[in-house]
Amino acid sequence: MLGSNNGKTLIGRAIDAIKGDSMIGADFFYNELRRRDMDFFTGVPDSLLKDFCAYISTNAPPSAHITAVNEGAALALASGYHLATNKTALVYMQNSGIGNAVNPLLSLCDKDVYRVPALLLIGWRGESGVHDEPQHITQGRLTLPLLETLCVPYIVIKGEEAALPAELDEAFSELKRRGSPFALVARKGTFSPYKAAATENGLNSMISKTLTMSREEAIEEIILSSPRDFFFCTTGMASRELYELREKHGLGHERDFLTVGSMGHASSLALGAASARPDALITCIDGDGAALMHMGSLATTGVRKPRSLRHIVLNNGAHDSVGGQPTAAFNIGLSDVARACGYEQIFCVDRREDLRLALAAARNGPVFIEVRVKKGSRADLGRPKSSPIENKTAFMKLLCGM
Ligand SMILES: Cc1ncc(C[n+]2csc(CCOP(=O)(O)OP(=O)(O)O)c2C)c(N)n1
Repeated sequence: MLGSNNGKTLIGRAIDAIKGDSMIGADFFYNELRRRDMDFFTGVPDSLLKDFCAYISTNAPPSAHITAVNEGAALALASGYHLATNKTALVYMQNSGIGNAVNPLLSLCDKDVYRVPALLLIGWRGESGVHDEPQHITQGRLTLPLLETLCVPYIVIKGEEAALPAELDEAFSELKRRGSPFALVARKGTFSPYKAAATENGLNSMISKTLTMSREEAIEEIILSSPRDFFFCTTGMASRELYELREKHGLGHERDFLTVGSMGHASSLALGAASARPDALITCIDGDGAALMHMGSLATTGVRKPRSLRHIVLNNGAHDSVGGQPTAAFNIGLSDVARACGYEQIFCVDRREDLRLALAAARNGPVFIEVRVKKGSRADLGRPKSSPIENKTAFMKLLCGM
C-alpha cells in the first residue's frame, strides 16, 4: 500500500472521483497553489491544461516558470528547485509525458533514492469512455496503473472549485508526509477557458510579427517540391495538415509516416530509415518543440551523416498544437546547433520562395532547414481518417515492399 487517507488507500481515488459540471478557473487553481507557498512551476504544455499553462505563462513571474523541453527535464528542474529551497514545485504534463518522466521519478525522486517531492499535474488524454485519438487510448487506459506502478499516489481531481481546496490539502499533506512526488490527474474539461493576453515572451512576439508563412503553407511547399521523398512528420497539427494537404492535391498518403505520438522522435525515425535505405530520399518534418524535446538526436544524425536525409524544422517558437505556449526556439540558433552537430547543408528561411530554393539546393545530406513560420492553423483542420496501422502498412508497402 502506498499511503492512506482516513483508512482509505490513496491509490484508487479515481474511483471516487465523479466529474462535476463546473470547472476550475486557472486563476483559482494558481492562487490555491500560491496560498500553499508553491512558487515554482515547470512542465511541458498539454491541450487539456492549456488554460492553466496560458495563465502561468502570462501571470507567474518569469523567474517562477520554466517551460521544460521534456517532462523528465521538468522533474529535474523541480528537484533542483527543491534542493535549493526545500520547497515543492509543480510539474505539469500530458499523460504521454509520463514516459519521459519515468527515469527521474524512479531514480531521482523515489523514496529509496533522494526522496524529492514534486506535485505533478497530469492531463488525462484517452480516459476510458472519452473519445480520443488512437495514440491516446492505451496511454489513457494505463495512466492510473502506471502511476501505481511508479509508486506515485494520485487524486483524479473533480474539476470543481468547491472540491479543489480539500484535494490540494490532501495532496500537500501527502507530499509532506511522504517527501516524494504526488499527482493530480486532470480530466478533459477540468479548467475553464482562459484567454491569455499574450503567451509569448518579448522576443517571440517580436519575431512572430515579422513572419508571414504558415506551417501549412510550408508543408505544402515541401511536399509539392519533393514528390519522391518519404516523410516522417512530427506530432500535432503538422501531421494533420500534411494529411489534409495530400487530400487537397489528390495525392496518396503512402509517402507519409505520421508520428502521431512519440513527440520528439520523428527525426530518429527518419535517421533509422535513412540508415537502412541510403537509396531512398527521406525527409523529417519536425516542430521546434519536438526538436527541442530530444535535441540530442541532432548529434546522432550529424555524426552518422546520412546523405539522403533532410531534417526540416518548422519553427513557430511555440507549442502551437496544444495552445501556443512559447518554446525557446526563437531564443537560440537551431541552425547553428545543427551546424555544430555536423549537418552538411544548413538553411534558415522564412519566405516560401526561399524555402523552394533551399529545397532545390538541399541534397548533400544530412541537410537541416529551419523554416520560420507564424503560429496558428485553420479553424476547420481535420484529423487523419485512416488508422496508424493503415498509415504504417501503406508506408511500408511503398518504402520496403512489405
Ligand atoms: C511526450 C509528450 N509531451 C507532450 C505532448 C503534448 N503535445 C502534443 S503536440 C505538442 C506541441 C508540439 O510543438 P511543436 O513541436 O513546436 O509543434 P507545433 O505544435 O508548434 O507545430 C505537445 C506539447 C506529447 N504529445 N507528448
